[in-house]
Amino acid sequence: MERTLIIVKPDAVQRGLTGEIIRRFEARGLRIIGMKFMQVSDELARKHYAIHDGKPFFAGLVEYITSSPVVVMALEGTGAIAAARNTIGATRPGEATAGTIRGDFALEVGRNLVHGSDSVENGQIEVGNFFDESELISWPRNTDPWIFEGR
Ligand code: DAT
Ligand code: MG
Repeated sequence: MERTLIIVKPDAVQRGLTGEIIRRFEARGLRIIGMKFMQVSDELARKHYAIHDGKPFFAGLVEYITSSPVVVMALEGTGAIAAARNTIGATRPGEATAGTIRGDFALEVGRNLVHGSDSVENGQIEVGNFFDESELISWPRNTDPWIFEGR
């Protein structure tokens, strides 16, 4: 089962979109295995966005993600990485399709509301960066057989 790290970013929390964003991932069928409200430290932000270190927008990106609290979620599901990214929409909200989170609620790349892991490997790494193993709960959801065929 794939895992993805979702971050409801500071702009989304400040704008009162936390519930709407969680609702969309829940409705998609992804199973929540971890969730918490937190302030991202400078150190964790730099680790999370290490791949973008050196790019012109890196400093602004770290400042943004650490500026105000976020909600982080670890989600599990078949094809969770692609499913979550499709629910989120294109990185640049101007290019995001209507019906996606960014396409419905955002306008600018530097205020694009939500993060989702971009590969199976990064999903595992990012969930590990934000959650202790003891904070993750593997639980049988009563609706699983109606969402995951053969389970
Ligand atoms: P995504 O968040 O869709 O995975 P990404 O990993 O390429 O996108 O970049 C991480 C974040 O960095 C993105 O959500 C917003 C910011 N960002 C990316 N490219 C940018 C750019 N050209 N100018 C400003 N911010 C950018
Ligand atoms: Mg990314």
